[in-house]
Amino acid sequence: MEDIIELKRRRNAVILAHNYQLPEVQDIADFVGDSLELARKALTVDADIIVFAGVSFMAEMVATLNPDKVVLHPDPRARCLLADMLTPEHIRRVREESPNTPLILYVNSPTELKALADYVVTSSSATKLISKLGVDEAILAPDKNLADYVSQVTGVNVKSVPPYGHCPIHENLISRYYVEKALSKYPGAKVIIHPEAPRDARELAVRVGSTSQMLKAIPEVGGGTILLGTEEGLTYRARKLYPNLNIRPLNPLAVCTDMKKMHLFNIKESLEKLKPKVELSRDVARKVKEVIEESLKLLSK
Ligand code: CIZ
Repeated sequence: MEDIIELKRRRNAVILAHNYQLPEVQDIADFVGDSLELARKALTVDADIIVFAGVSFMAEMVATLNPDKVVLHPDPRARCLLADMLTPEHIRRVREESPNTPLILYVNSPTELKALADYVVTSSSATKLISKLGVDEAILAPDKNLADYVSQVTGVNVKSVPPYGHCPIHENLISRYYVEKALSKYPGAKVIIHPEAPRDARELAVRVGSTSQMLKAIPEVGGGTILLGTEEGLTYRARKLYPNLNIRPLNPLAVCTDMKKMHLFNIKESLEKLKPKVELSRDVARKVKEVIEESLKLLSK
């Protein structure tokens, strides 16, 4: 670890790590958080280089918002299966079929497609932004479970594009089967769950929220065992924040192998060689920045 700390100092670099990262990566990071928190943090850090430990669309969002900084992504093969379910053809078709319905892209989507959206949201801002639109109908791509959750909370008819879009970790491994299994092992435990989980799993939870909202909810749900229904990496972060609470992953098998492609060795290599760099087309970056800024403006109203 000392070698990475020294390299960071020499390069005037910071390491930003997503909440789902391996423990040793969270420990070496200067900041740990969700994608939006990290992208915002990147705007305020006095560093020339940002090493981003997370999946590619997140590293690209940091690069979009920070065009003057070098953003390194230690393993560009770390992609997001959910984001990759959305194609340019989906966007073309939905714009053609529903030209007047607001098109909102979840942050877990390809960067070049965000440039074609009206708004971009995270799981923490989706509900708020869609209720602020004052519409009866909206399109949210690509997560069907998040779209369903936002519909439930806001009463807006939120259609998912594509209709089958999902995160395989949340859809399969944070499903009702695993919630019931965990509750039978820890009777009376409180489940806090991510909105990418299916509705019948969410029904058994005391709180639903993004990773940052889940962390915030932990001390608010009362004592006893707390089960975190999301990628298992969040449990490490939660236990560090609340060492006296009994926090467990709802399903320890809920591991995103893409998130776990970041290791100390490739972070170190990336700082030594100053690559792989996140490269974005200037036009795409400018357009995505505008869409994100428009979204943040609406959220702050
Ligand atoms: O926005 C993020 O970081 C994601 C993908 C999930 C979350 O809830 O934090």
